[in-house]
Amino acid sequence: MRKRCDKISKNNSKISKFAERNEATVATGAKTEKKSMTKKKKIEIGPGEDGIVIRNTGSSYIVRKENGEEVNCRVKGNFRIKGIRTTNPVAVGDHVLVSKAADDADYITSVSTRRNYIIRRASNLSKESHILAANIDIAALVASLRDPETPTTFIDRFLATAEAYGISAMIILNKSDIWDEYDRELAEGLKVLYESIGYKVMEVSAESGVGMEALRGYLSDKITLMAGNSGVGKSTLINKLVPGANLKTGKISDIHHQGMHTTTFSEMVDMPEGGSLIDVPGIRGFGTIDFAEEEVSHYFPEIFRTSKDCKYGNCKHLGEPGCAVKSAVESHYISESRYASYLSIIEEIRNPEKYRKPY
Ligand SMILES: Nc1nc2c(ncn2[C@@H]2O[C@H](COP(=O)(O)OP(=O)(O)OP(=O)(O)O)[C@@H](O)[C@H]2O)c(=O)[nH]1
Ligand SMILES: [Mg+2]
Ligand SMILES: [Zn+2]
Repeated sequence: MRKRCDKISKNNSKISKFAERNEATVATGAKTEKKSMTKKKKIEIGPGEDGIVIRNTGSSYIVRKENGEEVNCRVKGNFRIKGIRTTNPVAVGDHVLVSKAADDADYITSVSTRRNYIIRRASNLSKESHILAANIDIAALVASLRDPETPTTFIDRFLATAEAYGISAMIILNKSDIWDEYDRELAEGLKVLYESIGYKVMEVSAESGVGMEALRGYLSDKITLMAGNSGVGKSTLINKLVPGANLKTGKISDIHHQGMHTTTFSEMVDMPEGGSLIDVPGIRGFGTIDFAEEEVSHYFPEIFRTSKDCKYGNCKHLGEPGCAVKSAVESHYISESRYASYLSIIEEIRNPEKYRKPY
């Protein structure tokens, strides 16, 4: 486990957290529409209809209107989140207002205030961020022990990011059909560890079907983001849970045992029993570039709980005298791998350049 952590901590990483998440505001359609209408050529816009963004195609968005009709829309207006530059002003899961213009094209003219959202850095060197999804109930990390491996630091960074955005997170350990005895033990260890912290962990195989009914039951009626590194089986899982979803799936490279980044755009599909699943492109690495050093422990629930017993109120748990966290790691109440992930985030904050390697 420790070896795995060391390995991933050297990985580059790129996720950004929106520090003022509670102040997230999206410009109202009415306001922005008015602003843009005064500029340049005036486009007549018809009355708006409510809808939900179900696919991001890169240059446009597919919106499902309340009557079930799906329309391809462009964005009209400025819906940027205050204080943050995003590559996509609108995200899958957004509730929007769609209007037809005089040229018969459909436009998103308003985005409702998001209940929540989760953002990552658009690319490693970029200052821009990408909204992965909005208005979700669960941020699920699909992980795999092999072909490809999901390092524990990747898992911990994802969980910490979900904590930062106030979104409940879970882990789906997929590909149990290819586990050997060692993998099985490792999976059991991960389950015990993460459940003791408070995260739901489910072991499944999209291939053999083991655990899939329990997963289906757990996710029904919820809106779930399925994230994870490329090749862990996000799209395959969704295809099994939603017959007819027909999401593209890819092979694992024989040489590197990694996925091929098959999914390129985000997409939401509905489960027959209620609830929706959001498929997103494989994430290469999770950085936490915008975390402030002193808030990192807030996103590791067990470290945060223990930190109340540290001698100094501003303890960063890096070896200060009377540090309850360090003692808990030494006496195995806090896992070494979790603590290693915590340290790797602190180290990244201190030496961002070291981690900002291009893809
Ligand atoms: N053995 C086994 N293979 C699986 C399982 N689930 C998915 N796979 C395989 O893993 C490969 C990658 O699956 P995808 O569903 O494309 O993975 P993804 O996570 O969507 O990958 P990206 O879209 O690249 O991020 C495919 O060859 C799948 O058949 C599983 O439970 N067991
Ligand atoms: Mg995929
Ligand atoms: Zn401490």
